[in-house]
Amino acid sequence: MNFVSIIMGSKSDYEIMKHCADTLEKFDVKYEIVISSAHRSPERTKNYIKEAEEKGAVTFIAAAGMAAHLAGALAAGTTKPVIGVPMKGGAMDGMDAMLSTVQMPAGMPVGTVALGRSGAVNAAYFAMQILAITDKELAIKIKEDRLVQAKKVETDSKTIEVIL
Ligand code: RP5
Repeated sequence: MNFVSIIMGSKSDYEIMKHCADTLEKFDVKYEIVISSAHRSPERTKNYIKEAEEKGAVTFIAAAGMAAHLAGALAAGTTKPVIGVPMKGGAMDGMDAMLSTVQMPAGMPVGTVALGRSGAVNAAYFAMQILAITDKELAIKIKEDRLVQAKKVETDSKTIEVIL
C-alpha cells in the first residue's frame, strides 16, 4: 500500500499540519500522521521510519520548529524523498526552523517548503506529485486542480476588477 507519512515534532505543530493532512484527504491520498521528535524521542523516530518504509511509505513529510532537526534525521534514516516543513514560533518565529530544515549537507536532501499554512499545503502537493509519477489517476486530479486554481483567479478578479 503506497502512502505518505507525515511526522510532526510536537502536538503543537498539528494546527498547521492539519492543512497538510486535509489536502491529502481532498485528493483521496492515503497518509499516516504521527508525533515523533528528533530530540525528545530519537529511538521512536528511528523505529517509525523503518516501520513506515516496510508498510509502503513512498515519501515522508517532516514538520518541526525551533532547532528543527526532524527532517534531517529522517533524511539520515531513509532514501525516500523527505519534505521538510519549518514551523513558526521560537525566538526567531520560524526563521531558525527554516534554516535548520533547508541547510542540509550535500548528498542528504530535504525538499523544504515555506513557513505556515502554505508550506503545509505545498508539502502535501509535493508529496502527491511524487506519487503521481506512477499514479496516472492522481496525475489527472492534480492537473484538474491546476485548472480549478486558474479559473478561481479569473472569477475572483471579476468580483473586483476595473478594466478600462
Ligand atoms: C519542535 O519544537 C516541535 O516541532 C515544535 O515545533 C517545537 C516546540 O515544541 P513544543 O514545546 O510546543 O512541544 O521540536
